[in-house]
Parts: sequence; C-alpha cells; structure tokens
Amino acid sequence: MMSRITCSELSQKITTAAAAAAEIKDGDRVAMSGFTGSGYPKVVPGAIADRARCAHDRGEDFAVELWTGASTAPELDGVLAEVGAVSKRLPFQSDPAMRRSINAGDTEYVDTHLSHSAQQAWFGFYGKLDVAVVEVAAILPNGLLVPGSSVGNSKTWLDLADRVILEVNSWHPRAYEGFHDVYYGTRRPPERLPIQLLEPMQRIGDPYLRVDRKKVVAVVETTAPDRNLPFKPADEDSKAIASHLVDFLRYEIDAGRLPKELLPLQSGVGNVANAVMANLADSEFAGLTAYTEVIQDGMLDLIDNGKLKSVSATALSLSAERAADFNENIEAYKGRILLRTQEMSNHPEAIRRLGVIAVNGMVEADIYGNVNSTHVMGSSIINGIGGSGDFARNAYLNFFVTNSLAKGGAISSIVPFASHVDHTEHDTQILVTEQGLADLRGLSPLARAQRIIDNCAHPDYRELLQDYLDRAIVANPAGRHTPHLLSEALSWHARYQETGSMRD
Ligand code: 0RQ
Repeated sequence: MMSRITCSELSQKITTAAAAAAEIKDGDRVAMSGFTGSGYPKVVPGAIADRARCAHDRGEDFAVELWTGASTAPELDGVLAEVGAVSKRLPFQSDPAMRRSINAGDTEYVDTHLSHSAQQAWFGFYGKLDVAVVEVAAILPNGLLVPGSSVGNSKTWLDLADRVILEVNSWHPRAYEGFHDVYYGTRRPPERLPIQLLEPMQRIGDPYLRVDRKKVVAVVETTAPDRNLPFKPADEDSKAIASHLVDFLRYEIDAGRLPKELLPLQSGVGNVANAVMANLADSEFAGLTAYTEVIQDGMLDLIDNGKLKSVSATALSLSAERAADFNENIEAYKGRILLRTQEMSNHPEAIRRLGVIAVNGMVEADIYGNVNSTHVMGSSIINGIGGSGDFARNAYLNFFVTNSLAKGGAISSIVPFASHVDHTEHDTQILVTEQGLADLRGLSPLARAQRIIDNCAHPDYRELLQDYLDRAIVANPAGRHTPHLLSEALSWHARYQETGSMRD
C-alpha cells in the first residue's frame, strides 16, 4: 500500500478516516470527488456521518453542504443523508436516501447543469469552499495525484478548498496513470480563451491532478470498490427504441447529413440509454467515437466488439461485474479511453464544435416536445438534469428516449403538458419510444404535436392525446400556435394521483 503514496511529505499525513472527519465542522461546505458512482471517497463520508450522529445524540447541530461531480453511492450520499447530515446538495444525485431527504424537504437540492458546477463554484456563486475530500489512485513522489475511475470536479475542488483530505484507494488499478486529461487553462471571463479541443481524444491538459500540499490535512488509505447498481437487461422495448434510433441514423447517412462513421456519441445515464448503446453493438456501424460523460456497460461493449474506436468521458459507471473485468484488463483500454474534467467533457463549446450525437433518457415529453428528465408528477425529483442539458442544447443531433408507458401502463410518457420542463421544445429534436421516432427538426409546434402523437404515443393513449389537441385547436381561435386547454393541461397527472391511472 505504501507504494501508492510515494510523496514523503504527504505520507506523513496518513491517518484514520475518523481523524480526517474531525477536520470537518458543522456548517462547512464540503466538496467531494465522484461521478455516477465512481471515484467517490469511500470511508471519510461514513466517518463524517458518525460524527453527525453523535452530535445529534448530544442535541447539537451537525450538517454540511455537499458538492460533488455527480451522483455517488450509499457510502457517501446514502450514509450522510440517512443521518440528516446534508443541509444542501449539488449538482446531481441518484441515491435513494438522498432522494428521500430532498423530497421530504430536509435537504435543499440545487439541480445544476454539470458543465456549470465547476465554473459557478469557481466564480464564487456558491460561497467559499471549506474542505475537499478527493479519492485518487496514487500520489506520486512530487505530490501529483493520479485519479481513478472519474475526474469530475476534483480539479476545481482541490483548487478552491481551504483544507484537503485525500483518500488513496488501491482498488483502482495503479495502471490508471495516463488515462486522464486535466485541463488547467480555464480562466475567468473576460480573460477566457477558446478551448483548443478539435477531436474527442485530443489531450489538452495534464495527466495528473495538482494539490497544494500545505492544504492537505489528512491522507486516508482504502481498498473499497466503486459501487454501481447493475443495469436491467435490454428488454424488447429498449431493443425497439434502439432499432428506431439506428434506422434513423442510417437515414441521416443516406441523406448526406451524417458521415458513415457518424459523429461522436454521447449516451446518458439510465437503463434505456445503456440498452441503446448495447444494441448499437449489433448494427453495421464501425469506426465510431464518443464524446460523453459516463461510460456505462453498453459503451464498453461497443469498445470490446471493435465498433467504438475511442471514448472521451469524465467517468466510468460500470456494474460491479464489468468494473472488476475492466480493472483486470485495464491495459487493453489505454489510448482508447480518456477521462477529462466534467468542465471539459460537458463543455458547450467542445460539444458544439465536435457535433455530438446526444442520446438521453427522459421521464416524459409533452405533445410539443418539452421534456421532463427529472421529476415524477411535477414534484418529486428522481436524479437531476445532470449533463443532459449540456449535451442536448449543444448537440448536432439530440435524442430523448423512453418507454411510451410507465408503471404497467398506468402512466403515459407522452402527456398533454409536461409536469416539469428540463429541455424546452426549442432544444429537443428527436423523441423515441418503442412505438417509433418523431423527428421534430424544423417543425412548428402543431406539426410537432401531430408527429409525437402519431409516432411515439402508446395506442392506449393516442386517441386521448388527439382529442386533447383537436379540442385545444378549436378552443383557441387566436392561439393556434401552441394550443392548450389550460384547465386540462395537467389533468392526466392529477387523475393519476387521484385514481392511480392516467386513463379516463
Ligand atoms: O421508477 O424504478 O420506481 O419503477 O422512473 O425509469 O424506465 O428505468 O428509466 O433508468 O432509463 O432513467 C430520466 C430517470 C430515466 C434518467 C431517467 C419511472 C420508472 C422508474 C426510471 P421505478 P426507467 P432509466 C448524462 C445524462 C436525467 C439525467 C441525464 C435520468 C424510474 O435518464 O436520470 O439524462 N436522466 N443525464 O417507473 C413517472 C413517468 C415515468 C416514470 C419512468 N412518465 N412518470 N415515473 N418513470 N417514466 C449523465 C449524467 O448526467 C451523469
């Protein structure tokens, strides 16, 4: 284990998780590494939770603001949320206990575009950062840090924090060295320069994270694995979604709007997005590239079967089985996977220049193409917007995918009016369900509505949607641009809450 911490100054700071956690005070702003269940600190959060529990038992307050790269795991979000130790959370989460705490109103959640989080922290919009807790794979003799399975916002947290705690995790292969690209050129406006990133795998930064050694107050050693939930196996519906999407890509190639090796792909989080990637593996496409945030199992399959040449991302987000396999064979992926800061993986300028094809999951879309990626019935958060907005708004082509039904058919994913809007009709281009694909590019709202109803809605709800649209047109003689029946627009959601079904 000593071989992972070869900087003598920092090896003198090796201590226990409890001693490290003692550096954190009630009310601190604490930023941690971690992105979609990878590269997050594994033991210090638990020790902070213990401190919080003891403080609460004594009748004292103890809660921190928690910033990360994206979602983490039960050992971080879970343990802290369960003891009520998080007063505010940003920018993205997916842990059941944290979700409960947010939806109960106990934790404030600032659901932020992932490309914004580092720069807004850096601009001072969130206040002063007290502590950074960052997991790395190794510390080099000169004090430089080798990240593990994610980069996320670690660079920014190390730069901004007054005090730094490092977790050195030997579960991450030592061979991660060389997999990362950490851009140190960002400046504040008006001194900002163009990002000279002209192709997905181009290196524009350093392979290592830097830390001011004087700020490091503790170094803790661990061996605990990243913990991600397994993906649901691709079912018939997700295979149908993938097949509509792949047919459309062929159509775009034939129309001369896409090269035959496509443009760099982005694939979002979730089972459906993962299944779409897995199913691309069965297509004829080859020589593909990806410029994305997370590498889920489906994308690794594409690399393994030779369809995908290379992937730029900010994190791996693999099932336990795939992670073990990746760690075993990591050398085979060198030069084919590059992990960047999320500031760069999600950078609007890079996404727009490279012409990314973005594929993200959604909860529901309305007939005009406004997309809800985050909320159930308008009120309860699921995960957060994550990077879906960074990619959708700036992509060459964007797809939002979902099953046309949820909860055994009691919910239609196509509704008269979205109960929450993350991506407006101005941003969304192509909606796909197992029923079909609606290409909305260049269409007016009414034409979009007809195409979404015809191509994406489930037959059980199609007539109801058509009836809503027809009546809305009649009822709005001076409002036929985007006609709605305001008293009914959210009635499907209300009906579901009252009766357990959106059906009449
Ligand atoms: O709930 O598990 O209780 O049954 O929502 O649904 O079908 O498993 O979908 O795993 O593909 O995730 C939008 C959440 C989709 C994801 C979302 C219920 C459904 C189930 C999940 P249960 P599925 P997926 C870059 C991109 C935002 C962030 C993002 C997401 C649960 O894609 O978080 O895109 N996106 N980031 O039953 C009520 C509906 C519903 C519904 C599904 N219409 N109404 N509930 N559900 N449709 C990566 C990062 O940003 C890091």
